[in-house]
Amino acid sequence: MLSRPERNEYADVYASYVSRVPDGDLLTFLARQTGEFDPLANDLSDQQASQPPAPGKWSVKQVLGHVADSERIMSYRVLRFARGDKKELQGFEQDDYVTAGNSNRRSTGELLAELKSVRGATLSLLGSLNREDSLRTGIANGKTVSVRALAYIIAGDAQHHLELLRRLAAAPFRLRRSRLKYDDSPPGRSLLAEFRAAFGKRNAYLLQACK
Ligand code: NI
Repeated sequence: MLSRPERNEYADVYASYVSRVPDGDLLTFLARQTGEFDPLANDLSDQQASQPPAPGKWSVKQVLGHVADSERIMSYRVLRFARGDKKELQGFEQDDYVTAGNSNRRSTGELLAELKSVRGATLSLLGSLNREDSLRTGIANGKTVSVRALAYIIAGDAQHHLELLRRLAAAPFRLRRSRLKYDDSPPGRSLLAEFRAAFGKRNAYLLQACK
């Protein structure tokens, strides 16, 4: 079983990711987690899923592509360090990967399936490790990190993006609720116009959030 890493096993930048992972069996959590992207992405039209919510932000498809890419890189680090490889590993520029990944040209269904496939490989690797493997450390992106911390960072990054997508999905409903009290929409406004207004607000909302 992969136990929670100590605070000195990962850099400060990862603390918020690790803290997002609840106590309990990590592999069970990881096995369930990718399915939670389904309702958040499947409810969107292809155009909504491809559209950046604001300039410089990632679309829902790009988020899905990023989670898969990031997990591949973190899993690779797990493999190297768990096998006792002490060679230092380089970091990666996540925005460059999102641009080159062209996730907006792919379907949401394909991206969701890929995420589950990547997660399946991650689970096989993590499930094969013993305690000694999980405590090994290496240097990635200039910082020392343990194998079990990398496993928690994988779960924490996906959780971070799930939380952002949930906030994104909840925003129009919040707006709709506030309209019930302060109805300023012009008479005869169509459902489509309502939706556009809600989607616009949603973009503004995301502008304040991180990617
Ligand atoms: Ni991320």
